[in-house]
Amino acid sequence: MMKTIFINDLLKDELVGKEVSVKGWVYRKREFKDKIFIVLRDSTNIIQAIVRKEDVPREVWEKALEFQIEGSLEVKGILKKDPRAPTGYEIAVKDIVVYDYGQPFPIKGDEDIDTIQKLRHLWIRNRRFTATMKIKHSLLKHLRNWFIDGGWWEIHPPILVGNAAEETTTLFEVNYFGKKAYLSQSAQLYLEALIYSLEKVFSLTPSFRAEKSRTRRHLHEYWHFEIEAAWYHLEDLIKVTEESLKYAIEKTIEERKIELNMLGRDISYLKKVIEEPWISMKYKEAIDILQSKGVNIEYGQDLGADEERELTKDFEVPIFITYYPREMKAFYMYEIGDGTVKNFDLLAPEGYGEIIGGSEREWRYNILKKKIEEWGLNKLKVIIGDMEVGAYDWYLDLRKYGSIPHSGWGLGLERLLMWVAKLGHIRDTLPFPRLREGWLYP
Ligand code: NSS
Repeated sequence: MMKTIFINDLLKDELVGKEVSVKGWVYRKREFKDKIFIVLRDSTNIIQAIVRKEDVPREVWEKALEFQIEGSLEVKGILKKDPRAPTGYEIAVKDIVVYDYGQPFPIKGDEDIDTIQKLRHLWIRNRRFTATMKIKHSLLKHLRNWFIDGGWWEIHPPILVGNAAEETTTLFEVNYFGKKAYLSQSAQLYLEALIYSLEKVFSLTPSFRAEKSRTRRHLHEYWHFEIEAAWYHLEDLIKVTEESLKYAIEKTIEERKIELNMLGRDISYLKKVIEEPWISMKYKEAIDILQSKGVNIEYGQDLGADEERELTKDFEVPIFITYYPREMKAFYMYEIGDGTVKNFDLLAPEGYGEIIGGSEREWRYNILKKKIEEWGLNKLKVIIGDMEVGAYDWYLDLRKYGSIPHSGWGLGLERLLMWVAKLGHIRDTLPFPRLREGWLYP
C-alpha cells in the first residue's frame, strides 16, 4: 500500500495518545531484556519506537528481535511524548509489518573511502548526505524560480555535440556512428543561438570535463546551470548574478534550516552573505593583492585553486574578478582593446573559489572570425552529407543576421552547493559522482 504518512507528520502534540502507523527503515536498534528500541528512519526524519515484551504478542517481540539495521517495516502503535527520544516523540508499538528483516548492514561508519565507494549505493542513505541532497534541491528550485519569474525561458540543448565550447583538451570523445562527437562541456553556444528568438534563456544540463587535475572541486560530470541574455552587458550580468544567487540562498536558508544545522553550517554567516554587497575587482587588482601577500604569481597567469583560496579566505562575501587578459580566456569573450575581455569569474568566499564563469560575448563578426582563426578553431570541420563545413560556421552565422550585444554565464551547481553547505569535497554533492579510477561503480 502507498505510503501516506511520514515521520514528520507524526511529530505533533495533537496526535499524542492516538494510534499511528508509519513505514520506514531501522536506523538504530537497542535490545534489553524486556524492551527493544527501534529508531525508524524515513525520507523526512527519525522517530523512536519502543517494543515492550509484556505489551505485545510473542510474535511481535520476535519480529522486533530479528530486524537488522536498514531492515524495512511498518510499525503501528500509540504516539507518546518523550523528551528522551531523539525527536521528542515515541511510538509504543502494538504491531509490526515486516517487509524485509535485512542482512547485517555492511556500513558501520568507520570505513575508508575505497570501501565506501564500493558501497556507495548503500552509503547514500545516510542522513548527512540526505540533508545535502535536500539543500541542493532547494538551491536549484529557487534559482530556477528566480529566472522563470523574471521572464527567462528554460531550454534543452543537446549533450552530444560536434564542437568544443571550452578548451579542447578537456573533451570526452564519443563514437557517433563512426564519426567523432563529444560530450558537451557547456550549452553556451546553443543558448546564444536561442537569444535571437527568446531573448532571455537558461538551461540545466550535465556538462562533461575530462580534466587532468584531481582536486576537491573537480568532477568529470557536473550539473551546469547556464543563462544567456540578449542586450545584456557585463554590468547587467553581474547584477543578475548577485540578485539571483542571493535569492536562492535566502530561500534555501528559510526552507532548509534543519539540514544546514545538521551539516554544521552557520546560518547567521549565510545571512550576512545575503545582506552585504558582494565585492568586485579586476583581475589586475587580484594579482596585486596576491603578490602583496607573497604569492608567487605574475600578471597573465591563471588563478588556480591555491590562489583562489588565498584570495577568498579573508572575505566573507563572493568576489567577482573581472577583465582577464584575453589569452587566458575562451575565444568568445568580448574584447575591449587593452588586451582584456569583459568577463568575470565569481569566487565563493572561505577559500571555495570559482563557482561561476561568465562574460559579455564577442558579437562583432570580424573580430570573432579573427579570434576563431587565432585559436585555431577554424581548422575543425564536420561532415553534413557529402559537405564539409567549419565546426564553428554556424556560431559565426549568429553574428551575420541581426547580431546584438549579449552576455551569459555558467554555474556549477555542485560548486555552489559545496560552498553553501560547507562541504569538504565535491564528491559528496552527488549520489554517484564521476571521478577518476573506480568511480563508474555503481
Ligand atoms: O568553464 S567554465 O568556467 N565556463 C563555461 O563553461 C561557459 N561556457 C559557461 C557559460 O558562459 N555559459 O565553467 C562554468 C562553471 C565553473 O565556474 C564551475 O562552477 C563549473 O562550471 N565547472 C565545474 N564544476 C565541477 N567540476 C568541473 N570539472 C567543472 N568545470 C567547470
